[in-house]
Amino acid sequence: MHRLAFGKGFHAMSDFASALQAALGQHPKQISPKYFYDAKGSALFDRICDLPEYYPTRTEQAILAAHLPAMAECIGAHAQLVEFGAGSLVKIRRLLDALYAAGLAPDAYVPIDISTEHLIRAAEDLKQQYPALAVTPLALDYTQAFSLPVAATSSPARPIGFFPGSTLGNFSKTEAAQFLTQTARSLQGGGLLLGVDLVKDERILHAAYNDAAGVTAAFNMNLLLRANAELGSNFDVNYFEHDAFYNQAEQRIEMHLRSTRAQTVSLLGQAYDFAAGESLHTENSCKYTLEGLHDLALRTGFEPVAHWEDERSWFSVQWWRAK
Ligand code: AVJ
Repeated sequence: MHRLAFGKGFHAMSDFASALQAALGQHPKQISPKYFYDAKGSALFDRICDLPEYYPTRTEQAILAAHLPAMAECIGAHAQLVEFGAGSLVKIRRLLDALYAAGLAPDAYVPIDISTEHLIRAAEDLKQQYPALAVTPLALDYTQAFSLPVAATSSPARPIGFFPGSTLGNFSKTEAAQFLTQTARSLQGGGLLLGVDLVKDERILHAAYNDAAGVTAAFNMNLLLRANAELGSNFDVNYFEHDAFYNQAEQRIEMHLRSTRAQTVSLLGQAYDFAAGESLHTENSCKYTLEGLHDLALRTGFEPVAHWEDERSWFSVQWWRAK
């Protein structure tokens, strides 16, 4: 169990240091996308969400806007909402408003995010706006095992997971099943509202991760700048390029930082070689089919009850009951 205290610095930084050391010493080189989200990375991600090519955020918002009353009915009264990777706490406001409008006031809201300062600031704003709601932010890595605070697990409230934004896609398909199995156990008696990006025409997917303004490239490259600033490494961003492509066999977008020449990077007293064309794999963004999601629910201890899509079936919001 990791019940991390609030406060940045040593833990987050040494975690990043050891993850990057391990990533660079590995073949192929690969690091978790969770290290994108320092303050700059979080701000860049917010900009990605507004890009014309990046359809997931606005498509999910449209689905939520069209079907929130139905989703509120699924969730019911006395929810103890737990949001995984809560970010800027924008989406939860719509859900909260829908629950209050339907007379289904939730009891508590537990936003979980790894980006501590961003989370604390956003939670303070939310408390002001919803004074009747018990808001308990948890600054932790939800990809690791953790326990919910006591207030969020006591009866008769219903534990409801909220996992929008296709963040599930950052897990490999195997990790996603493991995470969901564990989540189903902690949500027993309640359920999970899950937003997932769907398999679609490769050109649309490619454009969403290769925007003309270069914001996604900057988001990817920020990982190296963060390492230089926090860990004193000497990545030369002039000799790395953003590479994002659809891996059809795995049904996922892969993001890489590709070295454009043979070079050696130093990090905490160690030298790491990159061959020309070698990459650091920074993110997987897995896409799902509706059939795949149905099977995934059943395999991980959920009962898939309802799902909603946009007209083009680019994105899906799923309601799964935890058995
Ligand atoms: C936040 C993981 C859903 O995979 O689309 C956006 C992150 N990476 N552009 C995604 C991301 C590049 C995003 N998720």
